[in-house]
Amino acid sequence: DPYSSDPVRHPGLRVNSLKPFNAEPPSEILSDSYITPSAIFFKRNHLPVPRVDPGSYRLQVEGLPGGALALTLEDLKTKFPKHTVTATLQCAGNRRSEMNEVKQVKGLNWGIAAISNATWGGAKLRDVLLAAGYRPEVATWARHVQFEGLDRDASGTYGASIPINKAVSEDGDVLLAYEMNGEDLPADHGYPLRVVVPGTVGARNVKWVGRITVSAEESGSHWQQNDYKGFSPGTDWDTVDYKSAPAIQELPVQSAITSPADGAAVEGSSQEVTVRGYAWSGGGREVVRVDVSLDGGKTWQVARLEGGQDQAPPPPGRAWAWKLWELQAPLPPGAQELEIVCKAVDSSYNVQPDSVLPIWNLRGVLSNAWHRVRVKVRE
Ligand code: MTE
Ligand code: MO
Repeated sequence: DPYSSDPVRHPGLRVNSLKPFNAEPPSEILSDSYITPSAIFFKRNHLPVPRVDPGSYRLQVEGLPGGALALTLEDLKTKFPKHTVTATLQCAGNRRSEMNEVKQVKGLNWGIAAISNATWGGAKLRDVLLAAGYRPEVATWARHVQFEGLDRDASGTYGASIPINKAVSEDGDVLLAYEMNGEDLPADHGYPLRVVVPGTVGARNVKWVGRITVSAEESGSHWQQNDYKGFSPGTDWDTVDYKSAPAIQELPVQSAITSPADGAAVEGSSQEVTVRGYAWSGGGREVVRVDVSLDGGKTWQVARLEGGQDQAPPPPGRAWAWKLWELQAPLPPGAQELEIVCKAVDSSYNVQPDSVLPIWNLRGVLSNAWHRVRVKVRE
């Protein structure tokens, strides 16, 4: 069993698939802390978790005129300044189950919690590429930076790529992370080294990274070429042409209600309801507002946004972390049921679509319609 050396996991996780291991935290506890504890951080594995010996580990950096570079973990920790970045990771398939309700899609049936927030520590990819000889005026052919994971099966290793501009930009904050929330990366999250690409879809944040290649081409991997792409609601499995769509990189604006849960009851006697959730947008765009409705979208109130405590407001264009939000509002008089809805607005005034149908796609990715929960008001 190639999965026999997988790590032990937190029993509270909602398991989506055991082999490979895919799980999300219960959504009600997702918004309990701004920084998601690593044990309940969502886990998305395509393959068995590789067990990497930190002593013999080498990161290969290739594709530059100076020749290949092989870095030990010690090199990465001592030869490059350590940076910490608080960044939210979201799987492209987060909230896929809502697309499945409209019409069947292919993929893991994620709820609203295939998203989590952590503080990552490591070397900047930019610094490592510069040390390997990258210079924009020399590598004029360079368009992408490819990452290869050490996890593999018979058909090869996990791989993905990001645009060179994101990789080398001073403001891109792309990390080769060896720490998650102040500790060594856990096995599930890429020990000993993973790529953290803030603002970019989870799939490009390659775990257990073993090789980095500067290239004119995108990664040739299945996950870059034939998956993690968006299509028209009218495209089906007979007509889909994966070459016709770009690989997902930055994600669209997103928000969801974590509490109360769908189907829960709220206390009528308290005459008040508290609604909580998360909001985030890709590409470093800051969430500037979250609107909440208690009546299915007819009337709206503005939620209170919480960045992290002791987190300075992010510089413009570098809002990598989610905001948790809360609305305390009087219960509408006489209401027996509430349809609570949320939608977020980012710094480019991007908004979420009001329903799933116009954004439905056969892989169930990019699911970011207004989030709705129905709750009963208990007498
Ligand atoms: N990297 C490797 N090597 N193998 C993988 O299966 N899954 C990707 C990405 N990096 C994956 C990977 C996907 S699709 C997501 S959403 C994130 O890792 C999930 O990261 P997490 O498990 O730390 O939450
Ligand atoms: Mo993902």
